[in-house]
Amino acid sequence: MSNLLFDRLFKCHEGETKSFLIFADGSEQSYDNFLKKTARFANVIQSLGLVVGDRLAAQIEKSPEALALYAACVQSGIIFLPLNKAYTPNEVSYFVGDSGAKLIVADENFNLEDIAHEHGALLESLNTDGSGSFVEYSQNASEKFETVTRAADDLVAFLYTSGTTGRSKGAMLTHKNLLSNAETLVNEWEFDEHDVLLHALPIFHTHGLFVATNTILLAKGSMIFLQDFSTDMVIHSLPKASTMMGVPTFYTRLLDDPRLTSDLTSHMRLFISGSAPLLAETHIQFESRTGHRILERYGMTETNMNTSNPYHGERRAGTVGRALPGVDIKITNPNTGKKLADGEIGQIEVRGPNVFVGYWNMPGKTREELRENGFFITGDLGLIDDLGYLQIVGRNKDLIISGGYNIYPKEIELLLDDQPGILESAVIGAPHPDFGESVIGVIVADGSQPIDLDVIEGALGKNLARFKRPRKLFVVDSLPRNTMGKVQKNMIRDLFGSTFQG
Ligand code: MCA
Ligand code: AMP
Repeated sequence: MSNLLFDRLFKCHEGETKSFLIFADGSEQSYDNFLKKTARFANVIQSLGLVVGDRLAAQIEKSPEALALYAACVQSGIIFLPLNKAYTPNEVSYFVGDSGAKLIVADENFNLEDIAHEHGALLESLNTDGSGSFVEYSQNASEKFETVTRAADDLVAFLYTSGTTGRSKGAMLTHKNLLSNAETLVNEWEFDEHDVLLHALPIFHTHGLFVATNTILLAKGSMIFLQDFSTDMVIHSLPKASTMMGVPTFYTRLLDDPRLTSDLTSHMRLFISGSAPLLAETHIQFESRTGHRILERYGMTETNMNTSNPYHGERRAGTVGRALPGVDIKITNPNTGKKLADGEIGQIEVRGPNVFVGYWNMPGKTREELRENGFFITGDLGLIDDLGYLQIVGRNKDLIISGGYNIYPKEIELLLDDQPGILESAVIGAPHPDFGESVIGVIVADGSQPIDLDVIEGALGKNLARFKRPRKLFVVDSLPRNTMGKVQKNMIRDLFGSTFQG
């Protein structure tokens, strides 16, 4: 009986007394203890009536229990659906309804009782302090669990990614997707059992869960497991770590602190950046302060990691490196789909064992973005340079990336357009020194009543996670359009992007 991902990432650690997790207060959790907790959680999941292929939605704080819940889903053949803790109940309702999740495991503070009731899902609690009904059941559960058989093409997780239509899509990921990527990253970035990864990312996205955690599990290393990114905590922990993965905001915040020096980072062998563009300027400044050249890589929820700058060899600032082994990258003409020559700008397409198998319940969307020949149309625009490195030069999709979180303007525009007194709206990303981009909205009144910004803010607050909400709303007479009637977001960005300082 085998379970591809569980056997390779988790089972191999049974009886291992080495530390898997190291916490801010210096306490540690061994691999063996982690696996015992995982088995107890898997027993609870099974006793609640979930069967292979059912979905479990989790909206919980970052904790060892949250990781064990992921591992328990893998062990019991349940599809894991992690959700950003910033999502409002209204957002969670969509994910639970769309996925048909049978069980929600959530922090009590998130008040999901009505959502669970509405969708006929079970709700159990798992709180930051380790309390909650789910944990209570697990205390009496066995530390042994018969691992459920799962093969390469079986589904293991759904990660929701917003869409340009405003409707989030559940990217279906398989055991092969996750394992092949972890294997590639361990090899390419030379992770081994001596590595201690400084983990300050959230664990409800690909970056913190699959790229960081799976890589360490496979390499049999350890993680300094911080609750979230705090400059103080990261600076305090760096001397005990060997590697760190982060979004560009981590690096700009560290650069703002005079304690970041080559001495502080002398124990480190590798800094990795991804999820959003790392400015060449940040790359250069980081090297001159620490002597380390940040390794930038490129990935997506649907594809895991696609390209990486080399561990050995030139790490080119402003590029995301070459295709990872086993991954094909091509640049195509967005209109014809024909391959373009190196140096020409076009849409980036990706194929490989890392690429997901489709969007849950959305065969039409899947066909639009995932070609029959296996290439996935990323929506990013780029070119291959003279050394074969990929440069991302823009996006063919209307997307804002703020502090590494993706925000789709359409979702916000649809809500704004529904508010009293608003005729239409446009949402754009304005340059932001900390988050890279920040959300601002431009609205046009329909003249029926005065626009009440407080009412609008209230409605947005009910329906949108804080990080998606516009930092500023501007009221204008009309939106700039081209002769085809299409809203010119570039013009709005020029007009309002630079005036916004928040
Ligand atoms: C928090 N806030 C944000 C963001 N984060 N606003 C815009 N963008 C953000 N990313 C808001 C909060 O709502 C709050 O608003 C205020 O900022 C301060 O909140 P706080 O929690 O203190 O913020 P922080 O701790 O400073 O967090 C910033 C952060 C964090 C460290 C950059 O957002 C982060 O860890 N981002 C990483 C995201 C990530 O892992 N992405 C990977 C996606 P207010 O004060 O008004 O209430 S996976 C992916 O993209 C692909 C696969 C890939 O390639 O990796
Ligand atoms: P997500 O949907 O959260 O998985 O985000 C994927 C998107 O993040 C990609 O399509 C890119 O637009 C962006 N992205 C990820 N890594 C990088 C990077 N290193 N440089 C620029 N953009 C990136």
